[in-house]
Amino acid sequence: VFDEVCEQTGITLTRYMMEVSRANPELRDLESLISGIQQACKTISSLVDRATITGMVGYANGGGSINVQGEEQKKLDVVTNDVLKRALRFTGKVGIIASEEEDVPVFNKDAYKVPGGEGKYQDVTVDIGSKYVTVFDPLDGSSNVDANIPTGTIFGVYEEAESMENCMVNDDSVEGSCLLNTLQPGDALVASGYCLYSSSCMFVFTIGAGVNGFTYDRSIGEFVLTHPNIQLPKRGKIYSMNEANRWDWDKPLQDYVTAIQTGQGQTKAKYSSRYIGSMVGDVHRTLLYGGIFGYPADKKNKDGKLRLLYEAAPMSFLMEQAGGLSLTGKTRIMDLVPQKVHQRVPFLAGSYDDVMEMRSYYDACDDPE
Ligand code: P6P
Repeated sequence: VFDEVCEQTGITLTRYMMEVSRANPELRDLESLISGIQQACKTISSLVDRATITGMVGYANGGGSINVQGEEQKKLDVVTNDVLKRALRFTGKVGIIASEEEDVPVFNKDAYKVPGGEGKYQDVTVDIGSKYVTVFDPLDGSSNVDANIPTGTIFGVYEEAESMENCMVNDDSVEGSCLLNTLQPGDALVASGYCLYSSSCMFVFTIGAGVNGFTYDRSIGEFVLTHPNIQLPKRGKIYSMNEANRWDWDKPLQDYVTAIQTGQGQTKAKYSSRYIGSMVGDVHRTLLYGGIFGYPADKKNKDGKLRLLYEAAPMSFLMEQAGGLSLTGKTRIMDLVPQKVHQRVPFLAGSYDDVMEMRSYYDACDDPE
């Protein structure tokens, strides 16, 4: 009987990461980091679920606070950012945190001592080597919460690229060589994923050995493995973009979308359009059903809207690990080295053959991307 009861809970995310670190002792720090992130996502899921009951909708400070993006911060943006920073800080394994809601990368002072360093955290210990850099968008699409549309937390994990010893540490911000710790290409990611707050709460992530999906079972308070080894279909029949921007897209992209709308594409199928305006939900549906999702460049936004470091690169890692592809139009997103923490990038990703077909329209023309 005991075994039957055990098997009902299935493989939880906690058990999965314990088994990973038992087989790969060098990933023990990553295990505690993922544990911190999953704990934060459980808290955020509850905050999102109850937002309209607790009044946690609407703008922070009655509409007064503007984030580095120039966007009005929602109350949930601020609270979820704090929940994640606190969870990561307590792991003691994260040195630097970059967030959509933080102007500059935040130096996790609980994790480092900079002997004779600048700034007011001179008494913080630097424990080189077992530290991670975590980048995240704490609640992407937060404005959708008021209308009960799915939202999500997106995260990416890098190992430190630069020693923290020559860091200039002033207040919470990170300057000088430490900034290099955050400005790493997607290819340097050691883990990435998202937590989708929707009809169910799902934690989908990769540590570089495929993509696994865990559904939150509130009856036991655990994420349970429900989607092992997610593989993107090589072809889908869905395209997912904001067509209001269509006339400002690059001409090759306009031609590609017209082709798949009219059954003139490689498969001669007429594709359906699905777009919820919330990246995590649109990416999740694309991962499971196939097709192509994008926020492409347009005449008004030559770099599109999505952020390279903590939206496009983590999602691209998932797409490639699931057998898909993720491009700016022609360029592989995982190759791009960020120049700025909040830089935007055009993003077109999904089923391998669909994205390659899209790319063929760029290759066929000499228009710049
Ligand atoms: P638009 C949400 O604000 C977001 O950052 C992504 O989640 C989403 O994919 C995109 O913007 C939607 O943007 O311009 O189509 O409303």
